[in-house]
Amino acid sequence: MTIIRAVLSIAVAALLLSPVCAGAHAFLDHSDPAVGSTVPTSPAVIHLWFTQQLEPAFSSVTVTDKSGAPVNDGPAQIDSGNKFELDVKLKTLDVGTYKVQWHVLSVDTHRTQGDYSFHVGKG
Ligand SMILES: [Cu+2]
Repeated sequence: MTIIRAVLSIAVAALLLSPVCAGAHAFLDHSDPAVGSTVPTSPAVIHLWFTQQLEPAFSSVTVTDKSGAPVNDGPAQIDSGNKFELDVKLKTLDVGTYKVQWHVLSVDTHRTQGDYSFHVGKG
């Protein structure tokens, strides 16, 4: 009886400790312009590639200038051929530093978010 209880409690503990999802959540893998990079001129689009496929309806990107004003031109779209990729169009950007904030829902139903900056203009 004692042994069975011990085995059961270990099994319960293992269940409680195990992550709900089997795979990793969706995190930013890389982007174009790259995280922290400087590009010479205003990019037309920012591409973000994630580590998991995304749910389009619950995945968004906001790009803001240093005053916090949004500079993305419409909502981010999942790439039609690649559910790992979000693309967001931009207005024409002046020289300056811009912040990219992403909120995504991966197909395993886990939400993640993050942000990074990039710079427009001669380094
Ligand atoms: Cu997950």
